[in-house]
Amino acid sequence: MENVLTVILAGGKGSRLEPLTRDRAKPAVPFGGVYRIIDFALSNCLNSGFRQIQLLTQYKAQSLDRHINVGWQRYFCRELGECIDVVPPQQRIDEQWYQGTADAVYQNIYAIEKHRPKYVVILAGDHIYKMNYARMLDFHIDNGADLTIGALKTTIEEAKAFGVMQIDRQQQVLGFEEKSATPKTIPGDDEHCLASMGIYVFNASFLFEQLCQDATNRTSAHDFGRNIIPSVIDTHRIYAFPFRDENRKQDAYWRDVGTLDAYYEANMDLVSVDPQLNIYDEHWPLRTYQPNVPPPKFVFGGESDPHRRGHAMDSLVCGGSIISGGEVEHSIIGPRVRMNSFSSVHDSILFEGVSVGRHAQIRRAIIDKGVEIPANTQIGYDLELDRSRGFTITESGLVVIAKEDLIEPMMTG
Ligand code: ADQ
Ligand code: ADP
Repeated sequence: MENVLTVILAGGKGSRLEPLTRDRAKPAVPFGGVYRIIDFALSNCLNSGFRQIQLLTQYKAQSLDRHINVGWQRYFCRELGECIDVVPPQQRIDEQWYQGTADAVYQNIYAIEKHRPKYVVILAGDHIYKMNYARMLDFHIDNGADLTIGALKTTIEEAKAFGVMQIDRQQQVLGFEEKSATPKTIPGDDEHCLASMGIYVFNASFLFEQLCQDATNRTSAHDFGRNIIPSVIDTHRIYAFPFRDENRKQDAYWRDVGTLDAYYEANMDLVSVDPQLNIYDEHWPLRTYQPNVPPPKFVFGGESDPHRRGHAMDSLVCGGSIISGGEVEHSIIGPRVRMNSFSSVHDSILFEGVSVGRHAQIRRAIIDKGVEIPANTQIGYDLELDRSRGFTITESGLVVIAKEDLIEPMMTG
C-alpha cells in the first residue's frame, strides 16, 4: 500500500449538528461514549492497511487536532513511511479558504504530490461505518478505472441529499447527478437509488489533471460531486464500487450522521440488544484516544430504597464514571460522568464529565461535555420549559444542552 495516499476531508461545518459543533469540527464530535466520529474512517484505514493519511481540516479543528495527536499518531511509524498529518487550510494557492471539496484537495496538491502516490483515496471524515477500502482499491485496479466511487442503495428520500448514479452491468458509471430533487431510481426497482458515499479512489495522475483543469474554471464550485464527476463520465472510466460492510449483515451499515436526530439514532443503535454496528468485533478493532481513568463504579446508596441503587441497563458506561445511586437506562454515559442518588437518565447521551445532581431526571437528551445538571432538575419532560431555558430542541423532540448552557437550579417543594 506504499503507493496509496489517503486524504480525509475533515473540514465540513456540520451546522446541522449545532450546538455540538459550536466549538468543534463535526469529525471531532464524540460518538458511542469513547469514540469521536473520525475514529470510524481512521479505524477503517488502519484495518485496510492504508497508512499514509492526510486529514484536511478547516473549521474549529483544535479539538480534532488534539485527538489525532494524542490518540492516533502512535499507530503510525514514520520510519516505515507511515504518517497521519493534520493539514490546516493552506491559503497558499488562493487567498480564499477552501470552497468545495475539490478545492480543499487542490490547495494541498503539492503536499499530496510529494508522496508520489499512484492512487489517491479520498474519504469523508464524518461517516459511521466499517469498510475495507483495500477491496475497493482492488476493484478499481481490476477494472482499469480512472476513478471509482463508493456506492450504496438508498431510498429516494435519502438520495435527495446525495449524489446519485446510473451504472451499466459492469458497474461503469453512465450518469451522475448531485443532490437532485428528483433522483433517478435503479432500473427495475423504482423505490431505491444508487447513491454516492462521497468516497473515491482516483488514479493520482488523473486526479491532478482534473484538479488543475477545474481550478481554472471560473464557473465551477470546485466540488467533486457537483463539478468534477459529472464532467468526466463521458470521457473516462468511472466505476461504482458496491459497499459491503465488514459485519457481513444483510443490511450494510453506513450512516451520514448529518442531523442531531440521525446522530442520536446512530448512537442509540449501539445500546440496542442486537446492534447493527458491532463495536465488539475483534476482527475489526475500532481505535480511539481514551483517557487513563479507573473502571466505572456503581455504588449502592447504603439504604434499602431502590432509587439509591446505582445501576445501568441497556447502556454503555465509560471509564472514570461513578454511578453513585441513580438509574441509567438505554443511554450512553461518557467518561468521568458523576450521577447521584435518586437521579435518573433514560434514552440519553451524556458526554464526558457531566454531573447529575440528586433527584435530577433526564429523558431523551444529549448533554455536552462538563455540563452540571443541578439537583431536582428535569430535562426532557417539559419541552416548552426546556426551550425557554435556551436549550436546542430537535424535530423529534430531543433536548440538546450545549457546553456553555447554564441551568438554573429548580426550586423544590
Ligand atoms: P456532502 O456530504 O453534502 O456530499 P460536502 O458537504 O461537500 O458533501 O462534504 C463532503 C465531505 O468533505 C464531508 O466529510 C465534509 O466534512 C468535508 N468537507 C467539505 N468541505 C470541506 C473543505 N473545504 N475542507 C475539508 N473538508 C471538507 C458528498 C458528495 C455526494 C455524496 C455524499 C455522501 O458530494 O455526492 O452522496 O457526500 O455523504
Ligand atoms: P471537545 O469538547 O471536542 O473535547 P476540547 O475540550 O478538547 O473539545 O476543547 C476544544 C479545543 O478548544 C481545545 O483545544 C481547547 O484548548 C480549546 N478550548 C476549550 N475551551 C476554551 C476556552 N474557553 N478558551 C479557549 N480555548 C478553549
